[in-house]
Amino acid sequence: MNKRVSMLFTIAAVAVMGATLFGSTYTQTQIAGQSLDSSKLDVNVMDQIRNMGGLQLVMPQAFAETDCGALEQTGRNVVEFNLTGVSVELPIMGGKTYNAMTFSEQVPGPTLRVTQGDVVKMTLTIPDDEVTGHGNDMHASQMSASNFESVNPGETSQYCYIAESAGVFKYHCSGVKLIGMDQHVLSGMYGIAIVDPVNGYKKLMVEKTKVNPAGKVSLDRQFYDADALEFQLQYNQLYLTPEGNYDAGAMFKHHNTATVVNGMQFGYVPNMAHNLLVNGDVKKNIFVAQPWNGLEHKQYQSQLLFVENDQHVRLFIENQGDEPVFFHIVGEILDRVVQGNRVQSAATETWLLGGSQGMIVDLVFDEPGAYAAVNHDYAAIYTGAATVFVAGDPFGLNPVLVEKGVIQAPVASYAYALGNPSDAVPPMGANSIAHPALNIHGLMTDEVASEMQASGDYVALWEVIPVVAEILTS
Ligand SMILES: [Cu+2]
Repeated sequence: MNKRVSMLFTIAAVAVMGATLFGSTYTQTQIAGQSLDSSKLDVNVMDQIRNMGGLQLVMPQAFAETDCGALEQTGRNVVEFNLTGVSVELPIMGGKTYNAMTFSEQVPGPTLRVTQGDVVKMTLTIPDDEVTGHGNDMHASQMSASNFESVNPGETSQYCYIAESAGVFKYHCSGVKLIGMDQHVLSGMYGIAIVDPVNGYKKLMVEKTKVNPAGKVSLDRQFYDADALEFQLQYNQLYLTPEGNYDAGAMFKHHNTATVVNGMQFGYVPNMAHNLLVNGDVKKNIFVAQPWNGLEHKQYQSQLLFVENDQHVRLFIENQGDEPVFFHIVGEILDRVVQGNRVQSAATETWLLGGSQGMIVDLVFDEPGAYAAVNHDYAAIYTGAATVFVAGDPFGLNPVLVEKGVIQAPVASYAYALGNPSDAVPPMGANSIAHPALNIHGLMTDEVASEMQASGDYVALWEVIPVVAEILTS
């Protein structure tokens, strides 16, 4: 095994506007997931807003302080968050591309991670050659996007706020003075801010049972340290014409063309390396749908999410879309659900997230196995919302990997041999357990992927897989 491979393996306010514009029926249909009859919609209202030059702020004094100079002098930690608004072409399942709008050439945009009480200094830059202006609305702030307005091509603008509330919060483009906001967001201009509690996360209690020699069953509570292995999952839909353009008509009818998790349909399912390890053949698929299975997909090639058994896992989840997310993990129970830094539920099977709603799920995978995290809406599952976690060593690969020299000794999860996908892993926080290795993965341009590769912090799996295949078949 050559040195390089060895090294790689050992490192191994907007919703209100919608309701106002379209009446309460709009909100109702969001929850029910039903179609809106767009023929009954007064489309003139959109024209009128456009003719007015967008929705202008008429009472600026009503909004919170956003003066960066003043907030930077408060003695608080200041975190800079720099975004670029760029339109790019990105791939979709089936070999086509679509006209995406992005923050910093990736979908979702970069994740901001701060601690409760920090000052966030958000700067949005729009390049000269960008086709449209863009805005930014961070739900972790308590100011209106209309206060920030929008940024024209060739311009930069910023605002500051104190991240006062802990949790997971959406951020998104607010269009050009709210015009085209639906198009910009549903074409890719969204992301999350994670605001860690100032006192850190709480340890996790998992309630089990035990039986004593007399046959009496009693509770056996198990506690896990606050430190956890973390992932981020953002749910959304694509509404596209056959040419890959945004289809507003389809959006108003809630007729989405794809369900995406972190921007991709079926982005976290097995690939050819997993086929080889489990089935002995790169072409023998081990999962029903493997649309991103070839090396030619590079950063888009699907990957799995690897965790250890009996390990505290923390998931940051956000519903970025127009449809409800019924979050469920096949074969697991969600040990704890936290929203707004308050426990909402424990030992629950499924938790519902409406549009622009986030949560933190804490859980422990008890048994070795492959577990699919889904939006338990059958239409969503079959159009892309199936994400596979693999816990422990369910395929009994440790002896093979050790024998072939891929790893030195048996490992607690395949992440020690194969790493985890970069786009599913948020930046480190105070209670984060570091992943053994991170691979370049996600809906990002080749330029972003190249920069990540040049940084030396990530593994380019498409370069490693052929070497692994050679080792395993030798
Ligand atoms: Cu935009």
